[in-house]
Parts: sequence; structure tokens; C-alpha cells
Amino acid sequence: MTEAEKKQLDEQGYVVLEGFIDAEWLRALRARVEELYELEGENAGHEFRPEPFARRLANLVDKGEVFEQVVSDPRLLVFVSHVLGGSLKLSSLNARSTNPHAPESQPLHCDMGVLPDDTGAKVCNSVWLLDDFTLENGATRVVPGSHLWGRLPAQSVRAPKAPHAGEVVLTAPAGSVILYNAHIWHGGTANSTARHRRALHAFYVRRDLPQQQWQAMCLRAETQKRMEPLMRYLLALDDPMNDKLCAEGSGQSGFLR
Ligand SMILES: O=C(O)CCC(=O)C(=O)O
Repeated sequence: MTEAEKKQLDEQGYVVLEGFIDAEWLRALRARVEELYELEGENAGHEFRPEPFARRLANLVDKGEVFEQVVSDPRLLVFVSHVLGGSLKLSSLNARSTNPHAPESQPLHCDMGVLPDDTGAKVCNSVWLLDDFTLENGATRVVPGSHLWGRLPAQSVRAPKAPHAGEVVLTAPAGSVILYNAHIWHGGTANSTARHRRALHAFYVRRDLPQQQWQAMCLRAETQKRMEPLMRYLLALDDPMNDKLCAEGSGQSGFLR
């Protein structure tokens, strides 16, 4: 992380990392995501929650080795660790694809609807661009600096789906990664094109909070068995405190909704 990136992340709350995913990896990610949408059909994303005007996939660490590289990329973890003060684990890995002609933006929100506490940020998200993000096709919008305001948009904005005076729509080529302090006010925008806008969300949380998808519960035994120590740590597979937090939060389903 350069000093300029650090300053941008601290003050604005996000960075855009262009050229992060090489061409071959991007092809493999797109191919597996499309295969999963096809395989899962109407059930796609059911483990998490349906969303109007978007296709979703959830629990992706369990659905292809190509995704393990996404959540454990050391180039990304440096940024995540900076945001979360060195205490991190994966919360979930999902895909979100804004439908063609999706008529409206998501409401501005902070992930998990939480505010930072005295220790600092609790949540950090990364959006992996499988398609170009443009002003027309549903690129993510953020309100720079809002991660520092200590307020949720739901409490402070009258029309959270409407454009916000301070927002920036983050356009970037496919293969980029957008990393943000997930207390920043943000959301997907409308898609006026005839094509899907596809992305992965690799979402991290501080280790004293529950995972959105309790990995020890959601991953099949065969997936867990092949995980090396770094992945086990990142997924909190051998972490009794995580098990307790997740059991309290999500119960037997393993999914916090
Ligand atoms: O996919 C995007 O552009 C952002 C989505 C998002 O913020 C969410 O689903 O919580």
C-alpha cells in the first residue's frame, strides 16, 4: 500500500485498484460465476437473500477453488488489515450481478448496518469487477468521507435510493478491485444497459464480530479438509469464539441475513 493509497483510504474511505485481476484469472472467475448461475437457477443466492433487479450467489468459498485465491490475496489483505486494525476474518464471499435495465439504485447503506466503535472499523468490503463499471451499467456509488460521520444513511437520508449530493460513482475497467471501509455510505446503482453488471464481494469483519456466513458451518467437510493454515485462520475454522458469535447471530442456518 502506498502512502497515497493509505491517505485515500483513511480520508475518503475507499481505493480503486485497477489491473488487479489478470486476464486468465478474470476469465476463470467469469466462467465459474456463469456456471453457478446456470446450475443454481432460481435458487441462486437463496442462502443469503433475494434482491429485486439483481442476481446473487452466496457461500462461494465452497463453490470453486478459483475463489480461494480471491479471499486470501495478500495484496488485498494488506488493505483490509489496515482498515480493520490488524484483526480480520472473512465474513462472506458472494456474487452480485445487477440485472439489465435494473430501474433503481440500492438504498445507500453501511454494510451490516453497523457503526464503528472505540476500537475502530468493524467491516471492510471489496468489490471484484468482472465487467467494466460505467456510469450506465450499475457501478457502485460511495459518499467519500462518510465512514467518519458516525451516522447510518437510514437515520439521516430521506430518500436513500436517490442520488446523494456528495456521492461519487466508481467507474473502472473489469479486472479492478474496489476496496472500502464498509462504514462508508454506498450501494449499487441502476443499470440502463442491456447487459448484466457482474461483481464479487469479498467481505471481511473484525475478529470479535460474527461472520455474515459462518464458514465452519457453511463449507462442506471436503472443502474444509483441503484448507491450509492461512485459509483456516482467514475463515476462522478453528476459532471457538467465532463459533460462539456465529451461533448466537445466525443459529443453525449459518447465514446472518
Ligand atoms: O454491487 C455493488 O455495486 C454494491 C452492492 C452492495 O453494496 C450490497 O449489496 O450491499
